[in-house]
Amino acid sequence: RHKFWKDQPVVQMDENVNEKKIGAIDQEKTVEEIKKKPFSLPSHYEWCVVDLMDDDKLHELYLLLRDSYVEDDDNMFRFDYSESFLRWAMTPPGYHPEWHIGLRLKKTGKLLAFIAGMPISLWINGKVHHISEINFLCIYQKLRKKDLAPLLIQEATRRINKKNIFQAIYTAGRLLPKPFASTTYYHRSLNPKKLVHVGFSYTTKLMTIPRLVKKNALPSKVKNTRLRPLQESDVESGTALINNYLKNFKVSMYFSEEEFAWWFLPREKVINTYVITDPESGNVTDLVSFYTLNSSVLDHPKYKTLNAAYSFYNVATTVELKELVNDVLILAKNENYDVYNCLNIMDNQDFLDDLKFGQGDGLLHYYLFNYRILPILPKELGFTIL
Ligand code: EN5
Repeated sequence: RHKFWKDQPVVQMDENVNEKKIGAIDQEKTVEEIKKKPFSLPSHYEWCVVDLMDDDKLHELYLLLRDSYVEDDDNMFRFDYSESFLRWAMTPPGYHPEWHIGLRLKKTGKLLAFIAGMPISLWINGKVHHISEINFLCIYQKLRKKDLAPLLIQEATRRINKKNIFQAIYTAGRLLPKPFASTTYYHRSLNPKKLVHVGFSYTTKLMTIPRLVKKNALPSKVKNTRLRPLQESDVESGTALINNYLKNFKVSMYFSEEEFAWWFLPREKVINTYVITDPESGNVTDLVSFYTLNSSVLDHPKYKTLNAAYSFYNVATTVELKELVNDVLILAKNENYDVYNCLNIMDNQDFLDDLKFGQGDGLLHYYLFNYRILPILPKELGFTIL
């Protein structure tokens, strides 16, 4: 077990971090010390850069992930990230094209595996670190158990190191050495009937479909009539609002204005952000956002897709957080989402029970590469990975 990870600069399973050990795990390196050549591959494979600005290449990646990316524990659902979503998620300000790493079969050119790095800024215990995020590590279903993941991880590490970055943050549903936080998924049914039909939710003797429908009913109109989509002119005050909120978490995202605009300005079927502004100053005082990530329903005669919204970041200063999220549930329901998903991070625990979220069967573990910190609680975490 973990043959690969035992030689990597990560906290090991039997290790308990103490105050004195906080910081980088590996000895510091300079860019000159980093290997110039890509990791060697079995001769029938080759490395490539997947150009996400090329619609055909983006489509190839879309298909790889649609057919081979993350499933739930019972293999009933698989993430179905859309093309526009993937482009948005992997090309934020300052992105490096060569961090979108593909592995192809030489003979046919078929894309068989992928890993992505993106530059991000993270508050860790009060200080901003410019590091990398790792996401979308995927190996074609038929090529599993051939130990390709370690090659992709090491090649990504090398290319990121070449840019003088030696730390990364990543998440996984699986337990690996060793999470600094472990969070739980919660789900709010918007279309309970369909959720039961596809096996996402279930009925009991007492909770029949009609009762589920009644329990999860929502008003057709929002309560805060001043809630409106985020726009360009909100970027300055919105950035200030969110950084002021996030800086108090032990580990959290830091946004420049350019990054805030990238991650929050609404994009249809990708990211939705709603705000309330102060009538006098026009400054953003409250913000609620979710992204769209559908799942394929595997082997179902009637339904092919589950329409899911995922909570991104919320900040409430003039209204109750609970009210803000309830309003966004209404908006999501009216836009035909079947379920609203969220993790028990940030202040989310404060509204989960009252707004009728139920605990899911999935966990999301958070990891740092080449950095030791003391373990933190979900509510001390202010970072959402797509
Ligand atoms: C890359 N950054 O397991 C890594 N989802 O709970 C990403 N469960 O949808 C890693 N099994 O509980 C992602 N329904 C890891 C997550 C992978 C996907 C995953 C879980 C999260 C999920 C659903 C469906 C379960 C189907 C059987 C679930 C119960 C919902 C119910 C609604 C009503 C109130 C009670 C709960």
